[in-house]
Amino acid sequence: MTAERSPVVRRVVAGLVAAAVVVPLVLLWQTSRAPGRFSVTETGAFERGSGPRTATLEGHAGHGGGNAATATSVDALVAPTGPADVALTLTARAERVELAPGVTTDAYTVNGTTPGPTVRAVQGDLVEVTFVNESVPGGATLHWHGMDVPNAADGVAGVTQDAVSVGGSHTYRFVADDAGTYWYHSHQVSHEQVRKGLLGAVVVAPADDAPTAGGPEVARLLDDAVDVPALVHRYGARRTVQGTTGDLPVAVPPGTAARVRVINTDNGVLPVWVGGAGFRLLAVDGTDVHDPPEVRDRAVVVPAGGRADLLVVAPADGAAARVELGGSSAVVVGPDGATSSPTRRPTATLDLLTYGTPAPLGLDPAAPDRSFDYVIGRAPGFLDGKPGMHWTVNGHTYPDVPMFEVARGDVVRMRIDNRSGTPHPMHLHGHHVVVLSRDGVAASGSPWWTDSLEVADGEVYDVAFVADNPGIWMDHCHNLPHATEGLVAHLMYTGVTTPYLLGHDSGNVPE
Ligand SMILES: [Cu+2]
Repeated sequence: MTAERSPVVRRVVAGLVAAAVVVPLVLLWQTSRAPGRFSVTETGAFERGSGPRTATLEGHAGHGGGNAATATSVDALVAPTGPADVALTLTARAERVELAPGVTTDAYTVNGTTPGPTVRAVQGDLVEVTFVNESVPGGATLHWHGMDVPNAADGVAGVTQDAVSVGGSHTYRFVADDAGTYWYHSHQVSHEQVRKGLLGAVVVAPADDAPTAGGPEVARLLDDAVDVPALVHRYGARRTVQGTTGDLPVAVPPGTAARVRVINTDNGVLPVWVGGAGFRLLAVDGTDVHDPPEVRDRAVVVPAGGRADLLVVAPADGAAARVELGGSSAVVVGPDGATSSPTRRPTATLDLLTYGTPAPLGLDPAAPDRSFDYVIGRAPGFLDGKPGMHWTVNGHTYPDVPMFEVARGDVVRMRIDNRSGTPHPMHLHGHHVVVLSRDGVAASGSPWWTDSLEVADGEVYDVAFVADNPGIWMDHCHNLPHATEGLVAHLMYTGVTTPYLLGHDSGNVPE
């Protein structure tokens, strides 16, 4: 009897074991699928951090950002009314462009070129940009990377606006509060639209009376300096500077300086170094470095999305200095016709943790109102129904990634801890963070304010910022395919809501 039943029992047991494996997997698969339409404030895993301010939120409903009576829509977080100082229209198109004689590619252009026109303003200007999508399929937006614009102008499809469909338009208004180097790019299907060139530079000149953080010698050099935007972008395997392959000559007399505004629009780091002269790193991500010393034979590693302004003086002997951009392009600074040859990348790297001299931060990181962890990992599981190894933020996969909740005025500390096996350039919208330490070593140079911070695998950065720009802000990896794979979180101010939706059926795909 027993001998006859045992195969049945074995089959039943095998079936139960299989079910015990399969049923949870099916459930995991099912629950991982993102809804067709959802609000970013409904799916996020709310975190209030630790610190004195978290107590004031007890009893607050969390999801949805507060009750309707006190809620503020992202649409209400706008620039002041009044006439614009700088007004322009930027029109996006899908078209074929010529990268070099006989070399063409499918691209997205802005006003007929890629990169699009450089948007120029003076600190304090009210800027108004009318964005028109003439022919970019699937919709497009403009995000003002590194500019702490009002939330309504942040350009994130599904969070601060709907993607602008073909034939539509959208107006962005913001005050250019901070002088510096920035860029604009689409934040709809950004991993594709940025790669195909829907982008351009932004240069905000200092107000006439603004002091320079560089000291008197730098101020003197800047008086006659030539201003050179150097937006670096790869179209396929071809690296370009301001849309041109090869070297970009900048004609200046010997002894005259150029301010080269390097903008890295690609997904990986861009090493920059100078051959034939020393240089000063004047600014990082739009913020002046305090007392930048002249250095030689050091590479500056610019993270994806980051900017580095280099002050380079043309050599007195009439030769040219070369600002090498990754090794395949250069900005050549010297008299007309001066020759130069490519130089090798120096082995040493300029460390921003120690470069320049300290200055007041304007916040007290020792007494934060709130502290958060941003732990980047990688784990097996399902992401929107797809099995694989997926990025995690504090153990969650997209769209259940953290929604870091703050209140206006909070001094916020965040510990970015990368345990994922891969470097990530982390980009917080709407704010600049100051680096406090790396791997427990305190910053000792100029305040290192950044919006695009390269965090290598195994590194831990402590950063701080003041929550002074209400809204709902992406805080994500700017290696854009990683963002597509879910390496995204958000910073949200208590009481802010959004009427916009994400998801397959919403038409909004910010990454
Ligand atoms: Cu990444």
